[in-house]
Amino acid sequence: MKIVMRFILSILLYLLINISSFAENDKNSTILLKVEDFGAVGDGKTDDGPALRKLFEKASALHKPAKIVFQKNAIYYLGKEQKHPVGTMLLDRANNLIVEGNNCLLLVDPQRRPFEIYRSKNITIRNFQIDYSPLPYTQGRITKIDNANGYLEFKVDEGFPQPYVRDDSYYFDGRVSDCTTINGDNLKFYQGHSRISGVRDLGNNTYSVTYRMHRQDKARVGDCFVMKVWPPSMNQVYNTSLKPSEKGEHYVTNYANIQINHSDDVTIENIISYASPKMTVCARSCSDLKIRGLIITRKPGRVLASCSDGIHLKGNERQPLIENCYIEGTLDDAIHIKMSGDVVEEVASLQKVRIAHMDTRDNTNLGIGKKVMVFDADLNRQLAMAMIADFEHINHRQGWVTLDRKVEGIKVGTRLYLQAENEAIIQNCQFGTQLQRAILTHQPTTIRNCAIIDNGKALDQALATGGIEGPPSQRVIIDNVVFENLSQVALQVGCPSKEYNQLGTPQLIVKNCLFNLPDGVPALNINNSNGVTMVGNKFGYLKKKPKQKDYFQLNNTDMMEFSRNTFQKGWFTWDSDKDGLADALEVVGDADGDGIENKLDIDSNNNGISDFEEFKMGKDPFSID
Ligand SMILES: [Ca+2]
Ligand SMILES: [Ca+2]
Ligand SMILES: [Ca+2]
Ligand SMILES: [Ca+2]
Repeated sequence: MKIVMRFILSILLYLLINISSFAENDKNSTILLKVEDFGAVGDGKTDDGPALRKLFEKASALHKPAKIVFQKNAIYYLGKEQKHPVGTMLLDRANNLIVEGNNCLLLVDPQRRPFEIYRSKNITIRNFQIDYSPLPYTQGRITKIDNANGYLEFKVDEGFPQPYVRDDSYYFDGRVSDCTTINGDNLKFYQGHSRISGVRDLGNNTYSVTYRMHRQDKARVGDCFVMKVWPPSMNQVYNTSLKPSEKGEHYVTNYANIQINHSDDVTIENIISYASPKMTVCARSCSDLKIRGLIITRKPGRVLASCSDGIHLKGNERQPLIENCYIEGTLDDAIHIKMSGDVVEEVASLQKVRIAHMDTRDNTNLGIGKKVMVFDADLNRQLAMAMIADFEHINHRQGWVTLDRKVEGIKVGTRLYLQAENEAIIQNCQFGTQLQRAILTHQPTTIRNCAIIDNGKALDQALATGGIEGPPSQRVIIDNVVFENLSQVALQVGCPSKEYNQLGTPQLIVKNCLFNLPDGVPALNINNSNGVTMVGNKFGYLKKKPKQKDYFQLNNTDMMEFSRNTFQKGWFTWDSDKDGLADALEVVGDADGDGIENKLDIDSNNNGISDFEEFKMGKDPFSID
């Protein structure tokens, strides 16, 4: 009897285990949340902000996997809601969520942002288009310009907002005052970054502007002028939306279209963004971020697609994967990756110091078990690579660090740079014309199968902004990248010295790349690097073959290997089928089997949409459905 009972019990147990594991695997265990069930209308007129905000509050509180689904072809308008955090769809301590946009359009008031992710894990946001109404900037044609005096007049293009008529007490920092000029014929940026100091109304939709910083020397009457339009009331929102939370930190919801803070395993996929008041995607202290198919692009008739960086990442200990993205028309850099430093404020011993985070408003990322470079900023010298044996928070920006070893020479002002666990990967991305740099990185980075066209600088690597933006430059690998028509330099690397771990000798590896640069623009400007290798690259020049020392500017830096590189008079072909998508991104092979290889086939998967158009829709032009 006992044996029979045991047998029955074990069968019951077996069934129970299998049923429960079946339930976990069942797709139905994912809770489906349709936005229309929560009152979102999606007609492009109704303010869907309050309904979506409530839905995201509910989704955040779930402790089960869930999928939030938007409707196809709908337009969700997100209006001002001054009493709430600026990020309408705020995922606050959420887990295991998919936000499926079905390619709907989010139409956002400039006093809001669509998404914020805060202290969450395993989140995917995909298939959204983002635009603003009204636009957070204005543009027009220059009717008069006097560069020597930093003065121009412009007439606002139809359909764009009027600028705020104010003096320099309003236009005091970059948040409100960034502006630049753009060639009126081909809509390419002139790569000179200026700031407004005053705007006056001249009537007839025409305004006069005084500007500082960079002179707009190339700009002529008839060219385009573009400037941010930041409503004065936004200042209040900017300050009041800093909602205190854990350890005294702030949500900071008023930055990017997609703002991600202290969240791991976040995937941003197939997002097309046409405008943003500041950055398009910003992540602070987020590990294992994946950005895939992010398209930042200008609508016809517009010269701008983002009022600040396209992708701005900082303090992300496990570095991001960025792939299949297209970025143009930003009023700053396309991609900026950094690890902000912490500075010693008080020394208790050679092992124990009090630190403060150096970057504005951000948390310190230091913690027990983490690896830091201890860097003397006066001598530009690494004092040690050390592990943090103990960390005691004072608040979100300050704490007591105990290192695993004594560090001779540590003093007030010494900096600690958190070391990334891996390198950032940027692959299969194309960059069109924009204000500054395609890639500004302060992190170990590999860039492969990319094309950088009509930018100021392709790569800029430096320890910058008084040491906030760090760590000191480390290993960068560039493989199969096109540099086409850059106005300042292709690759610029600034190492503060050779007296720290650059994570590789050579520090910079450039292989299989193609440089089509205007005469006078150098391929390299490298300072204090542990060394450079250049293998299998092609260099096209227009009239006169550049002198080695002008074209490869190496200061206190050795060219460790220079082989299989070729020079040619005239630029090399970078886009064989002339569809706009560089050969470097055209996957090797013949996707549709018509005998024409992809780089010569303008519609490689034969679905009626050209490769470049499909790429700019966040789709794979080389896959057959
Ligand atoms: Ca092509
Ligand atoms: Ca083909
Ligand atoms: Ca093609
Ligand atoms: Ca196609």
